Amino acid sequence: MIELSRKQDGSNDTETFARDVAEGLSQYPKTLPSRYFYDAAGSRLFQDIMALPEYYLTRCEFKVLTENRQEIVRHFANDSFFHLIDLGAGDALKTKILLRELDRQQSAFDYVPVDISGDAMRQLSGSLQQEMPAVSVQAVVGEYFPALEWMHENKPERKVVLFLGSNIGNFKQAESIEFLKTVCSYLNSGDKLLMGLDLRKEPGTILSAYNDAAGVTAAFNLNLLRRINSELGGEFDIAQFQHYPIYNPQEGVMRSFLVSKKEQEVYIRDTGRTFHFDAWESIHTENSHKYSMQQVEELSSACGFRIETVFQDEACRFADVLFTVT
Ligand code: AVJ
Repeated sequence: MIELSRKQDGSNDTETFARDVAEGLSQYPKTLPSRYFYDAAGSRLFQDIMALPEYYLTRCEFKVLTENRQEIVRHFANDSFFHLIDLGAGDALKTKILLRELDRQQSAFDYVPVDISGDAMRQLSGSLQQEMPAVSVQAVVGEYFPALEWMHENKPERKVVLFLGSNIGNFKQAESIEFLKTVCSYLNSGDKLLMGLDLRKEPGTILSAYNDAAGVTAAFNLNLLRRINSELGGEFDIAQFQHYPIYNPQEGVMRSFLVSKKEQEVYIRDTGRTFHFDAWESIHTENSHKYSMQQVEELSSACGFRIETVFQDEACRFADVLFTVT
């Protein structure tokens, strides 16, 4: 397993976290980066989210990949060896559908899962060793951009990149274009990208997926404050904040907030500062974009990709789109 450090400027991860928190909470409106959701507790909560009845995304994508696995794998494997790069692999439950198929066909490839959670990558390496000992695996722990650079230097052969789960949805429009252009710049003509995208649909269905009855998504969102408390010596009273998600059907953006239930001051030791919250002031913690097929086409042509095949469930809730580098 390879662990890439995030910043080249010598600061450690805790210092970077403290700086990002101080910056986000000094802004108006307040914001915190969604990548900090995924400590060990947050990764576990996200696994619970994926099993929720309201969170249709994972089940839909699981079905799309299961039903189309043979055709998808046929697109990946020609006679030459390839690197299968899995960005944001997590527990790789969905990727394993494709891995089993590739393993069964004895395709010539190696598997490179990338994730910011070291715990998740350790678990995945272990479980793959058990389940598919013939598949060669090299997990990378790090953020997307450093991982892409690492891949560029260390994985020189034909590439197939996976970006499943609508993980792209966390990026703002401009960020997703920048991201896909960067991915494209590290690929060669004919290389492929399989990307999962949550599609626009009845707004109530989308909102419920981020506002589940059991309160798991609320716990996931609030875990960000708990993480600040435990890693940065924060003094958040978690009970004094509330999870508040809202979907905007015009923009196709699901936004999640943490709302302060009262006026309060919160000291965070490692930032050396105290942050003031008005009653009902919010912290924006996440965007989850929902796409129209037209947006997907615009995105791909803006970034150097061509849509090869669109795989969808029968209700058109979720798409896994196969792109080729032009
Ligand atoms: C992992 C970014 C795809 O936006 O649906 C789930 C994260 N947040 N519930 C999403 C998430 C709240 C998820 N992604």
